[in-house]
Amino acid sequence: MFSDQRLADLNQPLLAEHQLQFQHLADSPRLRQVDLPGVVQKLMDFQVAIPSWALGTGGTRFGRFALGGEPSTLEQKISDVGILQALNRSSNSISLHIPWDIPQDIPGLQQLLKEQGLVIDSVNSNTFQDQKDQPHSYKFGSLSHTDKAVREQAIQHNIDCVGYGRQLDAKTLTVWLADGSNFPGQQHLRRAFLRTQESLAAIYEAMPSDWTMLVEYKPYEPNFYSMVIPDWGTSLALCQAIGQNAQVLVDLGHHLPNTNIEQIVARLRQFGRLGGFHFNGSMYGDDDLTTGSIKPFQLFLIFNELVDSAVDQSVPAEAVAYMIDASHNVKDPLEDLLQSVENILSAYAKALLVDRETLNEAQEANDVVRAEEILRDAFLTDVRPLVAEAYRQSGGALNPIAAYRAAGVREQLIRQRGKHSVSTGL
Ligand code: PSV
Ligand code: MN
Ligand code: MN
Repeated sequence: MFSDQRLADLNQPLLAEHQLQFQHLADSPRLRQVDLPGVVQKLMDFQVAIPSWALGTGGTRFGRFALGGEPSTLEQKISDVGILQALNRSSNSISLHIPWDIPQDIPGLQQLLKEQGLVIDSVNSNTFQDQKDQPHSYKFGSLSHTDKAVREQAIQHNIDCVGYGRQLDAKTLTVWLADGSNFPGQQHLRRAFLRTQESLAAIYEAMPSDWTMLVEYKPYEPNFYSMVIPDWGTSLALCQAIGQNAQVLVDLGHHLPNTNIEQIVARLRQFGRLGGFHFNGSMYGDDDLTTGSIKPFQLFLIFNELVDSAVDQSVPAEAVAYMIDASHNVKDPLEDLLQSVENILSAYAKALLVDRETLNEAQEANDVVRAEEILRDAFLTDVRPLVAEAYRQSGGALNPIAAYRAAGVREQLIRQRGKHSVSTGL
């Protein structure tokens, strides 16, 4: 859909203005000390995985407004992520959710992934819904269930997910549990935790040694009195009990309002247990809005911790998996994902501009205002020319959303797949 020539044609009318803006930034006396080509290279290297379940319009429990042209097969989902990747060159992987995305034609999928320049990022298990023909129900939990037979079924499902992932060279299993209780007294809190730990350990044992298990936490929903893994402390305790390749996953929407997420990130980095992110935007709870749409300063502060810990020799150097976990009703999901990736790259770019040496000095001297101003200087810099330059140098579109619209992508997808095609997911 987007050949190199097509992208060059789409970029051409924007190029002069872009170059002016980039030069303006490069000439800024404040940024003279910054290695801007190095920043652009870091942005080019940064990749955010796209969840297969965010490619269709998400519903709420009140309804769903289909957009048309939504992908209904794994092949179509891969092809949609290929469109994003062609435009921004920053979305080179896709996360699968089983059983929504059970791979069938493995050689065909491998070929398609290769053609689109994509890899499979992680495999996500689903024990929050009952599947057709499944012998036991997850109504009262899965890995934490009181009944061993239910736990075994959920353990086996996770092991099966690893099997599907191995066929397509994935190396990460993400476990999010809906387990918990809705009323005081319903569940024995300590026993539920111990059963979960035992179940996760059994899955971990069955995983190849080069795989990582990401353990996601969430304070509420679908259970509203208690969740078995409500917070990062519980996730961390489970990971520490299970093994070094078990890591905590931070979904930005899985915190109570006003939680200091950047501090959680700093702690997990320090302990060598930050495994990955689910990026999204949030006003109230697990809103799954566009990343950076509501709290861009918080997103910047999170990246500030990531950049700071990456240059600190005392922090364990471990890989962090970046993924978007968003979906909603009113936007074209592909445009939404382009916006999310751009906001993530912008937050990262701003964090890379922080004058870290002066910040450290100000912190050591307890110069509160100076320290805060250094962060504000970086945050308030318009880094869009840097992000656009990263897109351009890596062969993408200077303005991915404009290119997407100019090419009439959604219209083409509707023509190919129909007005009422429905994607699997929530
Ligand atoms: C749960 O709210 C969650 O964030 C988990 O990551 C799930 O896998 C995903 O959403 C499903 O939509
Ligand atoms: Mn999530
Ligand atoms: Mn969520």
